[in-house]
Amino acid sequence: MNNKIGHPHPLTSVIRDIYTIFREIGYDVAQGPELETEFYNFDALNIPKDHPARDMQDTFWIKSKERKVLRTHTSAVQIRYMEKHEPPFKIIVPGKVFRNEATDATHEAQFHQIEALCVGKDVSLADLKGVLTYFFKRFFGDDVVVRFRPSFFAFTEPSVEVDMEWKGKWLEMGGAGMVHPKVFESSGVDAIKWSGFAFGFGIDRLVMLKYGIDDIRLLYQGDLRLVNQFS
Ligand code: YSA
Repeated sequence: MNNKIGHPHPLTSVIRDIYTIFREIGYDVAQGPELETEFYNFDALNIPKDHPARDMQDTFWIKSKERKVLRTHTSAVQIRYMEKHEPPFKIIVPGKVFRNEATDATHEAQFHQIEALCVGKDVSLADLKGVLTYFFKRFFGDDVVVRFRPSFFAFTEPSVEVDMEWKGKWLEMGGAGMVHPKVFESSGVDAIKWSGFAFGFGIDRLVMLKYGIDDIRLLYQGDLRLVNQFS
């Protein structure tokens, strides 16, 4: 018998590595639907009706009675989780997301994100910075330098963009911030009693940097010449 045993796709391996790192510091894994309602993808996240992210260019709208979308980010799962669970909690949410945009070497119409949500007593921006820096150092090695730039997301206040220094250049890895009181309100969490941080990253970008893959589209073509290099 000479049966060949299969092996995980590099995206799967990276998602498993992420699970391991976050599980060790007490995070659970949560999931949500890829076909999402406008409420969870936008409204409950304090993204106003006239926000450019809702444009036809960015969002795949689905014809249905209830206005539905292919989720544009894993942040939608924050609300679903908070509706059903009492704080304190710490979760990560990996999954596919979809955007109606032109593809190139760093952008796909379907890609993967990982969301994190940590809600508890006196959770602060310092905790967010500590957890993110810890993650990047565990994932890429101790020499990695992470920086935080002020930014804007409707669902966090304050908000930051997270960059990592890679081969002398700063690369944008994802967005993050302190959960906005309106987001807590939409999900029935008492914003006076609890505070929290959240962040969201493109997993594909982590895979590309870790394995030196220079075109995101290679991850989705099912080409065994690529996949078999990771056995
Ligand atoms: C921000 C604050 C939070 O509290 C929680 C999450 C976030 C992130 C927010 N939901 C979001 O989606 N921000 S983002 O549009 O800047 O995307 C995050 C990351 O996804 C990007 O930094 C990039 O790594 C990746 N990304 C975005 N569009 C992509 C893509 N990767 C591949 N192809 C695309 N088309």
